[in-house]
Amino acid sequence: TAHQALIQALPKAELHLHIEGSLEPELMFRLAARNGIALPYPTVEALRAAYDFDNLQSFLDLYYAGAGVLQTEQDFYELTWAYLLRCRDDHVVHTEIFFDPQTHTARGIAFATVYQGIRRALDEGRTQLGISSRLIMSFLRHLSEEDGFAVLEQARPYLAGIDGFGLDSSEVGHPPSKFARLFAACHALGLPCVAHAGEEGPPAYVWEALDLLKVCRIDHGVRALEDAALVARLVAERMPLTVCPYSNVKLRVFDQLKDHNLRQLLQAGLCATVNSDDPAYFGGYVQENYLGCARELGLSQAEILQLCQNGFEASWLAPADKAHWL
Ligand code: ES4
Ligand code: ZN
Repeated sequence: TAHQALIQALPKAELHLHIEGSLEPELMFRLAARNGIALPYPTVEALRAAYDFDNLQSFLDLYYAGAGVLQTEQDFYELTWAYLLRCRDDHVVHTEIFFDPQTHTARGIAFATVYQGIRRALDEGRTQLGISSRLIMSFLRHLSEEDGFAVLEQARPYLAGIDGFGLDSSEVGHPPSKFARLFAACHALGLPCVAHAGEEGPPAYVWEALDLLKVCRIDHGVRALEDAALVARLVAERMPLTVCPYSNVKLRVFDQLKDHNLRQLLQAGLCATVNSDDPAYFGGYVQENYLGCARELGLSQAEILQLCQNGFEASWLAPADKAHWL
């Protein structure tokens, strides 16, 4: 592929990665065996073959089931460490990852078990691999706002190690407005907020994320292009979009990578970034997302550089650290 060497050599930031979505089938089987859990698939190959999705919900059903093998702090540590090793190989020097505590507390795993395993790996990633990171606690929007308040209460002892809040899971039917009070409470803690919006949901959900949740980034946001006034606002505010190209293809937001609107987003002047979302399920880590887009969309060298730069610009790195990479 043209630009392959460039993409591999450039330092990259990733801003949209669900750590539970980096659980590779091999590790899932190893943890299932270690924890005495039976998986409904005989082999790694059979499990991978089931990763053929019609929409977001059909993926989420498998994603929540797969996360069931994660039981101990060591499990969450190994999950996160495996992702960080992959970052090192792909020249990802900074990553801002989501975790979904409700996925685990709902099945009896303590918040501390989840948090401490992830935190230990991120800290070692900094010291041993030189990878900087942020940790974003994400609320499940198919659950109630009251449920969100309950998990926020459980997070209280650990807020020094949590850098912001997010909103994910089933989008349509669960608009940002459902969580306006919860996000006000998050802002009162002095932490930044982001939300998935405009993945499957309409541009109205992106407006709500901006106006009601006061987010500083939109996760996905690809449907924003349907609304010219929304695009104008996003451009004027230089509001970043964390775009996940392979995710959008696997979940049928776009038929094929060559149909993705990433280039149009850039051409509209938006701060679009490239990310992997749930790479173990969607078939590519962030570098493959860059390589695939370069190949299928015919990205220019300037566009590739812009996307990498946007990743650092849109990050929560301190200005001096951003300047180091920009
Ligand atoms: C997700 Cl691709 C996507 N969309 C919404 N919520 C999610 N949780 C994990 N992956
Ligand atoms: Zn996501």
